[in-house]
Amino acid sequence: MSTDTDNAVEHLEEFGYCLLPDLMPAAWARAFADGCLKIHADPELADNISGDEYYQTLFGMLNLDDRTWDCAAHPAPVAVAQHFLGPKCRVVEACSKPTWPGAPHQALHVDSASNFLRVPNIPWMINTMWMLTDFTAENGATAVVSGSHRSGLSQPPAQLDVDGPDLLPICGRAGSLLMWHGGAFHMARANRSDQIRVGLNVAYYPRWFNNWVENHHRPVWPETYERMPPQMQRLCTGRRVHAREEAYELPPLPPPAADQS
Ligand SMILES: O=C(O)CCC(=O)C(=O)O
Repeated sequence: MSTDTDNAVEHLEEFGYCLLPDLMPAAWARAFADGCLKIHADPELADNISGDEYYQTLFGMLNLDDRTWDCAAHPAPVAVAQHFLGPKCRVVEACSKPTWPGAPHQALHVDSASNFLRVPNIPWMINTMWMLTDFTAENGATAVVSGSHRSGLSQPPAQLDVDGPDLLPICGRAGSLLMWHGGAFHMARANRSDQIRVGLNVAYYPRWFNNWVENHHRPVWPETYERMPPQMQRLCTGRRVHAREEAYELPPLPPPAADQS
């Protein structure tokens, strides 16, 4: 690992997040952001999107734009993710996340923890946000509560003031990368600017994690996998199929009918 990556690991360990500035050229990132916005506008892909006119998540980016692989298989985040999740961790999903002017704060949350009875004290997910446009405090930069990954809570306390000093906006030039522990409280800030902010979210999980819990995730298609370079294929160890039902466990059965006797 490089010194930069070592520092990133140390920072993430202690504070629950880290910033890796300028990993990709800004012009490359901005061109990718334009590509993402075109995909969001494609009516044929409307089913891949959750959200509204202010904030959207477009699932399945690994199948939709090969530039996603350059981010997901970039050696720096892979080294950081492997440090926390083990050498066999995998990329499960990549989503494009624009936020438009006028967007309110996203709800403060943690990631993929809703099914835990007790939150484990080892990381179950390392999440990332590639800044495809510049991220500023005004245009909706992701904000993180430093140290909250140690809280052991599966959701942030309701009384936490999202406009107060606990929420740190993580800003950077296009091409920079924010990484965080899935248990860190975080959110996309309100977009109070006149610019669209675009992020690419790539999620790394250990293989023991049951990704069925994320009910919008899209599997990698077999034909996508065939085209991937080996370093990206090594990170995509899930089932290569088209339908979610073929990739993940089926949802739980409904509760048994009430005993009529
Ligand atoms: O869009 C953002 O800045 C935050 C994304 C986020 O909260 C997530 O991916 O869990």
